[in-house]
Amino acid sequence: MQVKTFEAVSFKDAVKAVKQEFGNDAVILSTREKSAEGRPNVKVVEVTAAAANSSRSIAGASTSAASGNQAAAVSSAKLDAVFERIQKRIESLESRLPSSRRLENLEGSVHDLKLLLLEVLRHNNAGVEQSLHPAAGDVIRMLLHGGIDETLLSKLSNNLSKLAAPKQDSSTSPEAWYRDHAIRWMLKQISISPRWESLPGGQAVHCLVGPAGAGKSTLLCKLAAQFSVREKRKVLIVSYDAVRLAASEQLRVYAKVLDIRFAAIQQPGELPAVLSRNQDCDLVLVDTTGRPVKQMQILEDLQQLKSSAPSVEFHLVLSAAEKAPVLDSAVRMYSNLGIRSLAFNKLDESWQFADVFNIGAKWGVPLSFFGTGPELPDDVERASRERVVEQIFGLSR
Ligand SMILES: Nc1nc2c(ncn2[C@@H]2O[C@H](COP(=O)(O)OP(=O)(O)OP(=O)(O)O)[C@@H](O)[C@H]2O)c(=O)[nH]1
Ligand SMILES: [Mg+2]
Repeated sequence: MQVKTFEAVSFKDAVKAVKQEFGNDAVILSTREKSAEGRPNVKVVEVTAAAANSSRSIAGASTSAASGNQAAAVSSAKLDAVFERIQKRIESLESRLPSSRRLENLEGSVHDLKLLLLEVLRHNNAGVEQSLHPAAGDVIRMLLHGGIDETLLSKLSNNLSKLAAPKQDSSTSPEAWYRDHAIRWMLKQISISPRWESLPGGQAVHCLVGPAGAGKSTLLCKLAAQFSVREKRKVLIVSYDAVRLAASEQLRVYAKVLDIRFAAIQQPGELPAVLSRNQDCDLVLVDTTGRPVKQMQILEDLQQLKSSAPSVEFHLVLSAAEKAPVLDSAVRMYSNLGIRSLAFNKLDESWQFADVFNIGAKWGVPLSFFGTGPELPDDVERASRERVVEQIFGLSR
């Protein structure tokens, strides 16, 4: 499958360029508005599109079987009709907007367009060489509705289209058959972080990092309690907070209640001495704060922490209540540190696992924990692939 990004001054022009390049089989994966390069005041539309196969080579292949050409012609006519509907829809949306804000407000219409484009996806795959069974199309559409990333869906769609169709006499319905394949494919896209086991003769040092308010300190308290009380591990909590002493105090009190060792540091260089003073603790949990400083400064501090104690492993804590672009840029920003796992908090606020899947699959970072509520210490669970996929397919709760 070929994927390419097109830029134009209007959505209509961008769609035209897509059609010219990829022909009628094109699938539009995403659209966004952005500033033109070097001209921040000029807005352009960026469209990312994919062609399942080179439509031109399919259309122009004089060697195709006659029946194949017929099917392609029918498919092409259907696509033309769908594109025409999309164009009409765009025109009607544009005419409803004030002319100066026409492009700015396209975001709200993207959902409508996605639905129409899904039809294109279905028709597109009704071509000769790569056919997508209607039941497989339904699975893709359901996942798109559920918030699964279009690029990942395009890969899944490609995968499903390569499968031989289920046999007519099979006891499994095509719907269940394709859904099961999609579930298996999705399970394979997610990896799970190893358990935070004791290191023979050493200390395992796990440091929680992430945006302010993502729930790092809350998760740290939950984990400290679980490891210390349930697993009888010798835990040390370290609060690394150069700014807010009060934040350290909350952790100190919690550690006292649970009878867990506690230390506060204000400089990264203080960590080695704390670790060596507490060598009998086999699990060290380091809390960091989301501070109102420039992003680079945060990373510099954390890089220094790593240089002073190379055994430290960073885990990025995110709030599932955040929007996908915010989550995405957090992963991008912290990935320079070498992130060992992603922990998602606040899943109780939506039970929306689509972005957990999207971010985990897109960045290839293992998942470690899910925070499922504000209550200490119980609202936490170890991440599992099954949990993510069953929530997305509505198989539980
Ligand atoms: N509903 C819900 N609330 C949560 C969860 N985890 C944390 N919270 C709440 O989110 C708020 C922020 O949590 P903190 O643990 O202080 O967040 P933090 O990442 O340590 O914040 P900073 O230290 O400021 O960077 C608190 O009110 C928590 O009770 C969760 O899984 N579900
Ligand atoms: Mg905190």
